[in-house]
Amino acid sequence: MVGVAGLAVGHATAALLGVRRAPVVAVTEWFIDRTPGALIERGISLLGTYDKPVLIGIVGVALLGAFLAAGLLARVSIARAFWIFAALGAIGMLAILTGRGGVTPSATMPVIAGTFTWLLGSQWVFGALESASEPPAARLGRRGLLAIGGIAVVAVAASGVGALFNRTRRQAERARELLRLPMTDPTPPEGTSLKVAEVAPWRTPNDAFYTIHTALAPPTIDPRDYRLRIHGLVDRELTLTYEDLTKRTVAEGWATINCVSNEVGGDLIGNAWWSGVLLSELLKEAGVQPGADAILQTSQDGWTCGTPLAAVTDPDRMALLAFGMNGEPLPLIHGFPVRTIVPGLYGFVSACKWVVDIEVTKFGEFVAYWTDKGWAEQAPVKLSSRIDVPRNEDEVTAGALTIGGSAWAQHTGIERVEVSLDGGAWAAARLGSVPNADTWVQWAFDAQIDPGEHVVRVRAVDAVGEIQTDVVADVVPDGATGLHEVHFTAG
Ligand SMILES: Nc1nc2c(c(=O)[nH]1)N[C@H]1C(S)=C(S)[C@@H](COP(=O)(O)O)O[C@H]1N2
Ligand SMILES: [Mo]
Repeated sequence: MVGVAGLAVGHATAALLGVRRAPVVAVTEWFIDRTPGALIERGISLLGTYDKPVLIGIVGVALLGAFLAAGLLARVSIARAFWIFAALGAIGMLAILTGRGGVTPSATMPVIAGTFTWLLGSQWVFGALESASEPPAARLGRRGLLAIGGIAVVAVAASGVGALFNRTRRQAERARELLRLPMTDPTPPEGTSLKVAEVAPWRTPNDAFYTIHTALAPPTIDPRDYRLRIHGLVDRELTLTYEDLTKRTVAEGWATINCVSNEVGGDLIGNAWWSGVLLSELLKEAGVQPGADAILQTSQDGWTCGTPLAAVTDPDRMALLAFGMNGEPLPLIHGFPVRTIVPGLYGFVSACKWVVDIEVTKFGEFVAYWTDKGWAEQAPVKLSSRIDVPRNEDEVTAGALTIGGSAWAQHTGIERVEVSLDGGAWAAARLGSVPNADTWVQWAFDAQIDPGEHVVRVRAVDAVGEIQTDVVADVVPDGATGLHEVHFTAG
């Protein structure tokens, strides 16, 4: 009881003060940041998007275990139970002080308030228990019941306050809804969709777009408070507000982004219409100094990535500080209010969400978040293709069957997609049209299928003639390779 009350007070304090790293969030993120990359990788591939709830669940169970232990220990010695709460408080404080993001007095308040509740509460309850008279059956006594009741009220009230005052999130949501941004919302160009049922739509709707981030609680930034600082090896440091950004010349375009953790055939990829400001223009204004070869991007939640300067200043590449996604202000989980999009690079080296700081620097002078965990320093997207229909183990009707999916080689472009049925020769598939080389392309292949078991494989050829390799490579350190293969039965 005391444990839960302390937790609730801690989290209510976080909500009241608008601190993103509430105690449990801070501790769990602290563990994520110290877990070896390969283990995280296995976690993501095993649990998919359930990784975060499962993690929080583990921390929750551990906490409940500790509370229970404190309760049992208190029968032997109240002092020892006290120590458990003090130790939990210390862990929380350590996570805040040495974890992600800056340490401000308000960042430490939730842990302090929670720990205080634990210590005070346990003294109150355990003290009451101790002073209650025998026999054991009646040990709780009136004071004990009162104390427990009091703690319960505190817990309920605290969580109520927490829910009511989760004001930063609500504020950000409301501010987002009120925004009217200078952007367009075109329908996908004619011919991009081959209209094969069950193939992922060429334009990925925002609510179906894959989501990857290390933040347990995504940042909730009010656009009025947003600042982007551009500094480092520049002639003039820039600090831009959200208004500064959205008032500039808007650049827009279609681009596909994907995650380095996407397995062959996986779905950590999406295509959208992005609206924002060209990064190259801002960098020109800041005046990049000679010797720089990278930008180090930092998000509001302390995540970092390093991006080649050559890619973000490339006049032929739409490297954007994006504020719009498919004609809407960026959704909160996709980086509201501002994120980066660089066609042709995996997300972990380019697509910084909630970006607040861009330092013009050199690759030799920093190690970004995932590079520190064993991923590559630089990671251009690899040529790849995927079969969406049929799915593995599908049963289809023998006869005419249209096989279909997508292929991508952002910023290079796809020249050809080929299909091999039951180990036969590679045959060209039909291709959808694309507005530029930065998006994925749909493909379809009309086949005649005999009854029985079948296997279909796909490979793509990019615009410079490279054929997608069948050599299998793991997602670590710089993206998976191999050919997607689907087994199905016709009857
Ligand atoms: N702040 C922040 N930005 C981030 C990440 C992150 O963990 N934190 N993950 C990156 C990775 S690995 C990918 S693949 C893309 C995913 O963007 P999405 O969630 O909008 O699809 O965001 C990138 N930007
Ligand atoms: Mo990623």
